[in-house]
Amino acid sequence: MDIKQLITEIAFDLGFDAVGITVADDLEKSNEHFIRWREKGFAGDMKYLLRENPINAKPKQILPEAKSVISLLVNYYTEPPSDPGANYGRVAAYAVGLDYHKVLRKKIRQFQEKIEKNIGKHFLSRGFSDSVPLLEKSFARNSGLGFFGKHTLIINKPFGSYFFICELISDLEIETTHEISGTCGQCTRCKDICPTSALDNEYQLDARLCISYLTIENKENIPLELREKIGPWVFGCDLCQMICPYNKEIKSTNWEEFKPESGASHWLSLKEILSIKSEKEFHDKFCHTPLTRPKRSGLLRNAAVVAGNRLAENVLPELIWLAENEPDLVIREHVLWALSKYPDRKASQIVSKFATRHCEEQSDEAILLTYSHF
Ligand code: B12
Ligand code: SF4
Ligand code: SF4
Repeated sequence: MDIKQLITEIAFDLGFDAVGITVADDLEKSNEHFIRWREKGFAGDMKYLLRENPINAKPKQILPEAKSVISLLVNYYTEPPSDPGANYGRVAAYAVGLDYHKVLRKKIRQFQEKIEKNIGKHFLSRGFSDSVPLLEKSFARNSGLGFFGKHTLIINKPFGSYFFICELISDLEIETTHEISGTCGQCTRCKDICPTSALDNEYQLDARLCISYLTIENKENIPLELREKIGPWVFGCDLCQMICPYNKEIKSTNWEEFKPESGASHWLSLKEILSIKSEKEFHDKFCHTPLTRPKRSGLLRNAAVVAGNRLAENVLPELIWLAENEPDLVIREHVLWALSKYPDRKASQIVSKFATRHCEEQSDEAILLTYSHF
């Protein structure tokens, strides 16, 4: 059996949903796109994308002996249950199960070990998913796993776009896979539905406007003008994928690890989140899931915004407690904002009581203005 066929069989045996191979050469054109993208400021505050000499398009900087990149597709899709109501916040589908970084790191190691065992020799390799600054989508496209959609994600038939990309960079010389052709045609549904207009016509996303960035990567206050647009999304956002015709009639994942029963699930109780009092309590609750990324501060901030957007009835005691007692300025600011949305008299009394103290500790002009009338 040739090595490409062997690798494909091992990948499917381990549960990967598709596999493709490309050469480990620098991606000059993609690198130009990437540099232009970040020069526009679209990378926001994501430090790992702002390094001076980016390695994103250069696999040999990760493994100097690299000859090939094996890209692997992992379907994570599960159908979300219907909206349980205003007291809940929505989690993006990729995050409803266990932490994919950990699950996939282990799987890729098994993949590498199995290849070594079968070919009977050691080879040099590095494997990961979403944990190094590499243009994973461009390598996946070149490996034949799919094509770029206007929402900037890779689309595959029959998996749509709800999948993780992993790769094994190695010094193995392997026959490459053909690229898949595919296009969005005249469709612009993802761009039209995006509540914050984060997508442009050039296959680019301004991360600073994307709800996924605002709720996960951003560690600061969410800009006031974007808060209402976040709607029910407490962690991530799937709107541009939900509307995409390529995501109709796709299969749910076979990976137990990514099913909602294994992790936080599609809907979080806002009351439960807003009751978390310490970093330890937060860690104990979410440590096996991707929800730890924004830390307690970020997740409570998001839950407050969603509570304000949905006027969640059962969280007023938690919001009031946080307004009075929470030392984290980011959480307290979003809690006051949420309370200011409630028509309830008690809520606006609390805002006016704490707005002055809060403004004394704040330097953000827009925020000072918001509370000046309380
Ligand atoms: C930073 C990042 C984000 C940022 C910025 C996203 C972005 N689109 O740039 C934020 C936090 C917003 C984000 C959100 C999400 N992310 Co993210 N993210 C990343 C990360 C770490 C880097 C991406 C990156 O380098 N962006 C910089 C831009 C410039 O690079 P690019 O998008 O590849 O841009 C290329 C194209 O624009 C292309 N190009 C340029 N011009 C043109 C013109 C044409 C015609 C064409 C065809 C192409 C093209 O060239 C560029 C260079 O390669 C990757 C993991 C990784 N290491 O790659 C995951 C990754 C992209 N994310 C992923 C996921 C799942 C998500 C979310 C769905 C999570 C969620 N539900 O909340 C959302 C989706 C939002 C969206 N619509 O993209 C998956 C995507 C899998 C897939 N099917 O494509 C990845 C690959 C992680 C993984 N290993 O599985 N993410
Ligand atoms: S994930 Fe949400 S906010 Fe980000 S581009 Fe897609 S629709 Fe817009
Ligand atoms: S919604 Fe339409 S434009 Fe957007 S990625 Fe899907 S097919 Fe392309």
